[in-house]
Amino acid sequence: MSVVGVDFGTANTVIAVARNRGVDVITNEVSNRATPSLVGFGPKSRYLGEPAKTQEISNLKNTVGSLKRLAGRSLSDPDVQIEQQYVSAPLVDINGQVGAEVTYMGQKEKYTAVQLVSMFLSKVKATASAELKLPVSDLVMSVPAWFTDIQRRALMDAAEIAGLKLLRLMNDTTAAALGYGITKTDLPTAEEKPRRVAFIDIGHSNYSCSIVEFKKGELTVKSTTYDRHFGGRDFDKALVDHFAAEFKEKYKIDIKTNPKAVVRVAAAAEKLKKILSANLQAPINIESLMNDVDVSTMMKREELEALVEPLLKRVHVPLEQALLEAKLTKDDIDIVELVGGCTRVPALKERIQKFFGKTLSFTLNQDEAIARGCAFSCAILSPVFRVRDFAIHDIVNYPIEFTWEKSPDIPDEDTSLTVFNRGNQMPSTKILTFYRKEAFNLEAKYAQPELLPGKTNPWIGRFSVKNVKADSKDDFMVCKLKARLNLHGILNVESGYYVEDMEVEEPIPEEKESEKKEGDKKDPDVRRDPVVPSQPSSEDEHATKRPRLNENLLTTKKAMETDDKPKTRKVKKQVRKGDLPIISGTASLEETAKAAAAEKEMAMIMEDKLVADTEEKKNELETYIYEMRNKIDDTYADFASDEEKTKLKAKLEASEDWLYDEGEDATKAVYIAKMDEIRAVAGPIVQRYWDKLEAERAAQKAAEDA
Ligand code: ATP
Ligand code: K
Ligand code: MG
Repeated sequence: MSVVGVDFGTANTVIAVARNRGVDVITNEVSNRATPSLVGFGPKSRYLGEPAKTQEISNLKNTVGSLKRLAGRSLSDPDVQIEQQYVSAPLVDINGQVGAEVTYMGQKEKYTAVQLVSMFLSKVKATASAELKLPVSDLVMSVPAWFTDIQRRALMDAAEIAGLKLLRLMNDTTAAALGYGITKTDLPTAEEKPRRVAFIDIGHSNYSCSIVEFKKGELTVKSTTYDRHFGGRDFDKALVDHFAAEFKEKYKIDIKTNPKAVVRVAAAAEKLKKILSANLQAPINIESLMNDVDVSTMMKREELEALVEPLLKRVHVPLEQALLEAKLTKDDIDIVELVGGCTRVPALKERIQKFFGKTLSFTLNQDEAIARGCAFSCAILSPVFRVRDFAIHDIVNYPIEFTWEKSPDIPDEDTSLTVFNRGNQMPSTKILTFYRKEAFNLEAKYAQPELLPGKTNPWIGRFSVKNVKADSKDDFMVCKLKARLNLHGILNVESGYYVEDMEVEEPIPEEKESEKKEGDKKDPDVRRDPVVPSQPSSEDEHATKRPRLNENLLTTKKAMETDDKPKTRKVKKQVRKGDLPIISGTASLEETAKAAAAEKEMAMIMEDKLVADTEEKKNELETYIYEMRNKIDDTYADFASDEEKTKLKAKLEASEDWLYDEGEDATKAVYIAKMDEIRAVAGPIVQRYWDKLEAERAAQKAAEDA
């Protein structure tokens, strides 16, 4: 079984794997340690990752990027309109989800963002599998902390469609924090002051900051803040706009009317930007940019900084907010760790350093830290690996509330309750209590839609609780629902049950304090009271369980030691009586839709494979023709008659002509047949050659043995 961590970036995807000795970042088919997060569509096959990048400029309309920022969004979302500026294929609406329209195998096709992500993840799977020489299934993948329930569900669906099992969706900066903490041997003990590290990730499109406290064996995220539209691509765009104006003036060309020219300038601008991180000035030259015009100009670092000044002015905002939410000051932060490609920009480093007033730390590999953290997380979660355990306490970023219809029997009942608050621990489970006499529904939604990205619908899910009824005395059923914000940051109502107050005999605890903690304020009366409804409520799952268990253990032990009969009392306790089925409706794809998409993906993988195999057979044929042509007058010269040579040469020439003409684009079977035709002529000649070698070898052996 494989252990894989994936940093699925807007621009680049990095794959790390855990192997016997540790975690390694792996290379792709062209030996790069990062793969462009792009998918493209061609007349015969898809281009996934590297080939999509290679083909991008000649295949703009059929190339899709920004994949992760599209998944789980709708076309009308203003955020998606921003993405269209960076995606060259036209974005379209597909039943409320955003997708892209492309030409694939000569047909116009529309694919949802979820399908596009699953295509890219198929490639990630193939890359990891080729490197590990193992089938790959389990993985942990990173997402920006600001991703909502629907975005996270979209990525989960995409992974499943690609045949992958996502063990955890992990927030980018939390993954970096895990990679940092798990390798440190000098973290403070439980009694000591925690080490506080600010992790800052600025990538291609977004910027996040998490303040994390470390102690031996655990990390606790205190706050995570972000700027969802702040990254390397904003630098590139500022440069493109600047050069568009300059070229218009200087060369009288308007690149904005020519998408290819824009993409070429953007690529050159990104290169220029990187050079300016290490140099004070750099040139930019593009041949025949449009209308046969070559362009050439220079830029100074300070000019670039002036262009992005509006962005630089915002650098401190997430940092300030992170401190505020963590209730810490700059002086409380021990270390500032930077990750993400864009943190190489000197102006950003300067501003961050100035903000914290301390030297920045770059102990993590900026491009690989998140993928490595994900691989560590996968190793922890995977049964096949033994890793030093490291607890990860992440936090809730958006408050979540439940709403429901008033019970007809409880006129003054509240109809909503905020169950998870920003800053609460994640993952976590809350037990919701309802008093009902009939089946009921509840809905989960984000309580503060204004915090969400773009125009995200705050709705999370609808949950129908079945088999609820009043008992024979027309009392309320006390319904308990388990609401869990899970490892992925996704909310579900996982199960339901009902309880009854029962009189049980329990040992009297020694300490009265713990009794109070339990909040068992009910009169331990023997009478059976009707169930009196109070407002629906929520409580942490463990708070109700843990103290009671410990306390009982303690009492029993004491009783045994003193050899006394344990003192007991009669108390009323809520006892679980049965399950309540729950029917959930969420933004996740239906099983049938997922299965259909998986089948489609598999068919496309087979199609791609056929194209790759065909190409391989064609190359083999070409190589064989050259090889035979070289050898017939050399190695094989003594093994063929003149007539045979003439015949073979004619065959080779005809085959070559065919290959560069109608054979340019034939099927796999035809290439194999052509190869066989040549072999039929060349075979006897080659055989004679081998027979002679064999005879010589045998003779030599006989001589040696004699
Ligand atoms: P995101 O995290 O926003 O989804 P990502 O993970 O794909 O995106 P990274 O790989 O962290 O992003 O960073 C890519 C960005 O960093 C690109 O915009 C790239 O141009 C920029 N970058 C990389 N190296 C440098 C450099 N030396 N100087 C300036 N920018 C750089
Ligand atoms: K990345
Ligand atoms: Mg990133």
